[in-house]
Amino acid sequence: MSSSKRDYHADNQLEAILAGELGRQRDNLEMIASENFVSERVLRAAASVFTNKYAEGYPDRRYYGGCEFADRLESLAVARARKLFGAEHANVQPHCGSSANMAAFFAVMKPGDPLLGMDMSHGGHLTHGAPVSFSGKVFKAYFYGVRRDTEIIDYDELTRLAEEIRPKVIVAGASSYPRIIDFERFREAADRAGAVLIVDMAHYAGMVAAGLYPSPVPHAEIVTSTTHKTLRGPRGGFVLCRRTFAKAIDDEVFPGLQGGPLMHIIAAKAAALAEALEPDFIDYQRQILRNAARLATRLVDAGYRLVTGGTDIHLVLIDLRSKNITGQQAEAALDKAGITANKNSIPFDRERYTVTSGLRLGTAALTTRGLGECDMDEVADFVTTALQSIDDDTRLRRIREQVTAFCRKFPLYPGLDF
Ligand code: DSN
Repeated sequence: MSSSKRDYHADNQLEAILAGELGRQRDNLEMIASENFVSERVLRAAASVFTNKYAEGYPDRRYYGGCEFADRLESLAVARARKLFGAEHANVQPHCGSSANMAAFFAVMKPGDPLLGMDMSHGGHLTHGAPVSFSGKVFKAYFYGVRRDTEIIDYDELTRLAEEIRPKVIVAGASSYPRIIDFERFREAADRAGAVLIVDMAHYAGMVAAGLYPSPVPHAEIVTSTTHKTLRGPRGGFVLCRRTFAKAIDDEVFPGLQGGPLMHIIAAKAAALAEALEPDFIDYQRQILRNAARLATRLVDAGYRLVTGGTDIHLVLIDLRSKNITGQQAEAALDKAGITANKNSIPFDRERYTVTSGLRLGTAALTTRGLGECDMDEVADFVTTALQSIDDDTRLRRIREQVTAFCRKFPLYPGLDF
């Protein structure tokens, strides 16, 4: 142990990278809508000795000895997930959202079965049937999307497609759709098609937990999610389902798709779920929404068109076409200005996925840092000034200095070295 400790301290290369990332997170405005900052308690759990433990199987049914604490840990995380979302069953082992979706799909479909998901270019997720993903390769994927005039999901078309295709699964959920999804309409479409409804609530999980976004749990047989977006946990996934699907889901997660669960991440999930059960988590989620609404207003006032005209949730999607810049250029300029965000396709985009005409901005991470609505005005000004300066590196550098000074008013992990 002492020699490995000495080696660790001598690992200057690694230390520099870890310290660099902490510095980046501290000194930049984190606006990727799918990211957040976990609490120090969650961070500690993720870095705990559970990283050493193999625990293939489920509590009281493991393939390894020494699992008494692993069993207690996983049972605790499961109980918290069930309580938070009012679910009959929870599986907290998926390593990520993709694994959670894979488990859900394989639990109810065979290769070649028809799947109806949201078009990725309209806001849907890669794993909801995109041809480059397992979901589009293994299953026969069909897509619904948004209306051209309103950019709201075309529920009539969804129902028509469901009746025509009769998919085995309809999947609801999106990664860049700024409005509330009507899960009742999805249930209706699924019932007409005799399909299983799977809702991927990854982006909304925190707001669902706080009662500020309609819960998909009463409507869907299976609900999948990540833990690290608005829910503010470690990077990971989980599945909720009705009791009748519990065995199929558990069998697909392990041994179907995964081996040993990441017990340190399950510890961090348990910590985050406990935080989400606290009353102040509702205040946090409310503030995310207020901040997003304020950001939207400020951007619109500055002359930017937002997809659907605004937002009901934690993110906005800017249509950059009238500004004659691409999402790729916008992302690069913001990076130079110390603002971290991502290019994103907008509905009916003519640009490639690697270029895009949109920019997605989220408020979950900035809200964790303590920013309120007035601060969002300043953030919006940083963003719009940077977008007006994409070819002016000197100006972008100056914005970056201002952003760094601004960020230091909102300390992040003050006691941490890296
Ligand atoms: N990649 C995530 C996002 O950014 O929305 C979804 O998995």
